Amino acid sequence: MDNLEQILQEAQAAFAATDNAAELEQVKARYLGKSGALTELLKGLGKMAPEERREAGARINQVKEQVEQALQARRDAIQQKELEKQLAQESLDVTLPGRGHGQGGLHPVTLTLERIERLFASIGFSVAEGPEIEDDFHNFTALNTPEDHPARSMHDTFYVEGGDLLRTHTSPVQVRTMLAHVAKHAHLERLPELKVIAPGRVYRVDSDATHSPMFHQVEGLWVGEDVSFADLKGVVSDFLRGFFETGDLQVRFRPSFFPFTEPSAEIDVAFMSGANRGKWLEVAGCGMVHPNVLRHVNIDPTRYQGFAFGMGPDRLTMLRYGVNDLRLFFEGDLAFLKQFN
Ligand code: 2U9
Repeated sequence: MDNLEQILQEAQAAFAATDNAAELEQVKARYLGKSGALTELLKGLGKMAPEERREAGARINQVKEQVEQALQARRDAIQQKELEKQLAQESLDVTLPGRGHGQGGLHPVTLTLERIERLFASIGFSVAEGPEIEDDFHNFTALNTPEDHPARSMHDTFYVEGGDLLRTHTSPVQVRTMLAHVAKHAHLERLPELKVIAPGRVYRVDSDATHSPMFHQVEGLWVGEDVSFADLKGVVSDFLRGFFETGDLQVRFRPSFFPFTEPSAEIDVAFMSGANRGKWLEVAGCGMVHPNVLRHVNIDPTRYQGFAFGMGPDRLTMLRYGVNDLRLFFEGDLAFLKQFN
């Protein structure tokens, strides 16, 4: 059976010469396929005498098994080699630095609002919020604004269908807060003190380098039995020194007029160093809450008084960081915004 030995050696050599799975399957067909060398030999068994056939059959099957073993060994080797090649190509360098996630940051006006809230929280003020779409009563009437006041015109205020409007200040928040405060404590002989600030977005028909149709306000209110203008001066002056982080800040109160306060004042500051050294800059308005406003929220003005103030955190942010155009805050330009974080 030299022939069988030769077939085995040839098959082993042919398998060893292949280096991919598809080629190996084609080579296999030459020996084990339908008309492969070993298959042909097995077909020839039928023509042999029974004794010869048993011996020949056994030997052919033995060689066939050896060929199959050689085939399987080559299959495994090729598969292993392909796996190694794939692993080498897909290699991952775990020592490379990560790509990281972009780090977000807070808007400069948000930083200012948080700063204001923190400073007022430290002297007992809580934060009040309310709707940005308001009605005429909470935005104007309760705040003692006359029917013919220019602020009530379409020229200055954004009205929505049905007569409601985008609030022009955060004052309606204090109106709502006082109404709720009075209702909550109606059973008490004495109304507890109320100390709140109302930060938020407000809207006016106005647009240039120092005015935006949407801007921010923070208003404050302290109502109690003996709250005075002296308290107002102390609270606001201390706040401004804390906000600008300098004891070296001049604060002055200049007489003014607002429908919702009487007397009223405008508040100016002067820095004693830096580019604006000694120059008075207007930063807020304030006054004692007008008796008519207290009456509108069912508080007796002969027994209780309060002070209120209002300021623009957008403008405070411009002053603190030296920004010269208000519109930069609302354009969403990352190159500008990234400077604050
Ligand atoms: C109630 C009663 C009184 C809030 C006040 C001002 C004066 C003021 C301006 C500052 C800069 C608006 O954003 S700004 O242009 N505000 O001058 N605001 S007194 O007075 C109130 C508020 C609520 C119930």
